Amino acid sequence: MASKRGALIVLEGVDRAGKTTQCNKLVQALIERGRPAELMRFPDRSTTIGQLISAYLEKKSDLEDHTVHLLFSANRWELVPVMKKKLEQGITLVVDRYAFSGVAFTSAKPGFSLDWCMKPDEGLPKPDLVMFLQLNPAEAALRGQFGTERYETSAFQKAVHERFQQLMKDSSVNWKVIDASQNIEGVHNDITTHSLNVFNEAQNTPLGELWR
Ligand code: 2DT
Repeated sequence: MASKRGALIVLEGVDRAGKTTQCNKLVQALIERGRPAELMRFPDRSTTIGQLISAYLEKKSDLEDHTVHLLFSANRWELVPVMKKKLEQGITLVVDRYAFSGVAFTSAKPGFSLDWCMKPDEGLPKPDLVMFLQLNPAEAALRGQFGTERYETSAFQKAVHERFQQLMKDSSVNWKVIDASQNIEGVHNDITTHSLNVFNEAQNTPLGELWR
């Protein structure tokens, strides 16, 4: 019998919603339950493409808006062979941001349609579950100041949030909204429950293609 594939689980959300903390905690919780799991994050700043993106985010370089959108997408595509291999080996991937951030951030810029932004990511491995950590701007503000990277302003984050709401209307994606205003353990419990719930289905269905 072929061995069971891992699940592809993505966490998305606005700034300061606690994505990175929660991704780490989820990987730990899955491993403790005997399910091999690894963390990935996008952008992956370690590759050659990732370094171009990182310099752009740190405002050390400027890139034309379409160009940087395509680089973010290329950064996902270059990791697809690795992702597929790990999933086939039965490893569950917990991914900190994915194509949804790609579309939400670029389409928050003037002149970019959701459709145009989605095209380059069409056909990527489709997540079995996408959890959106929901936090309203007032609560996010209580968690401290924005950082200094590109996109870290309240006006831009508000536009990004609106784009995420539009993306979540797409029922072809298994979205779950998580109330990120709870304490860390409360959020973690919700995330773990949803994740454990997708395992059966993920193991019995082939990996899908995003937005196809
Ligand atoms: P962090 O490394 O702090 O998560 O910030 N972004 C991300 C895009 O504009 N497009 C994408 O495809 C992705 C994955 C979100 C990364 C910043 O880059 C933005 C915040």
